[in-house]
Amino acid sequence: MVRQVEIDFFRNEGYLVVGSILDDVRIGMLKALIDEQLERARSPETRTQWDLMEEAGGQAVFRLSRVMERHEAFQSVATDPLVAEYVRALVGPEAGVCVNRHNMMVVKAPYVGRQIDWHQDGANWGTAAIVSLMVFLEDAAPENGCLEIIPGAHRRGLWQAAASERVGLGLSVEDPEQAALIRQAVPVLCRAGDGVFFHCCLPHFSEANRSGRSRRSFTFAYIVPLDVQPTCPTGMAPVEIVPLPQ
Ligand SMILES: O=C(O)CCC(=O)C(=O)O
Repeated sequence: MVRQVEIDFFRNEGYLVVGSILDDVRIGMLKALIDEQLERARSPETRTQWDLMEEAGGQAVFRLSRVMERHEAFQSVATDPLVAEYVRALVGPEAGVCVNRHNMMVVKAPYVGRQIDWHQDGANWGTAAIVSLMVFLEDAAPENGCLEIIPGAHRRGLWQAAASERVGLGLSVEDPEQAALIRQAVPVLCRAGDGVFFHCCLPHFSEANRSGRSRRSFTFAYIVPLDVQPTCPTGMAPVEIVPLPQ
């Protein structure tokens, strides 16, 4: 049962850590399946448009997209009963999974996993109605590029976004107001199996992985169908929603 104090925290701060969504057995099974996917992505013969490699070249995978379609075990994380309970409480009782927003695994390979610049997902998607969930397969801390956020900053809505090399549209460190906000950032420390819900107006960032440990995490997105905007930014497909199981 989601507690009112958690709902209030999410509304005020724009994020919420939920402990132990995955247990060790499930994490082990998911890691084995992810390793198969990474193996496929590393080979140019089997790589698809949904496998993105690190800029540095070599064999390191940055991101696997469309993960729900790759294996039912990945889909079952997005639609897990505990996750669904939190999604209904935080996003709305009718909320479903947006299968063409996020629906990915960020790999952050040891020493080469890249930085993800400051941004608000809503600026890229042209909406303020989506809530995302990251679920970690490894402990996440600043040295392996954990999520960093600015608590409460989602309440200011969407900012004028600047072009960013690593996300499309991002926050501008040149803008004094945005730079002052970024100085209030905090790292969100998570254990393997934990999840973090965050609002799409919440500015977030993650450092490059400077450690010898990878930081793999699923990211899924949720929205109430009635909140879908009638138009999308140019080049972006309309939101596709899969209902959550009752
Ligand atoms: O995986 C990360 O470190 C951040 C991902 C991110 O920026 C996002 O999900 O929008």
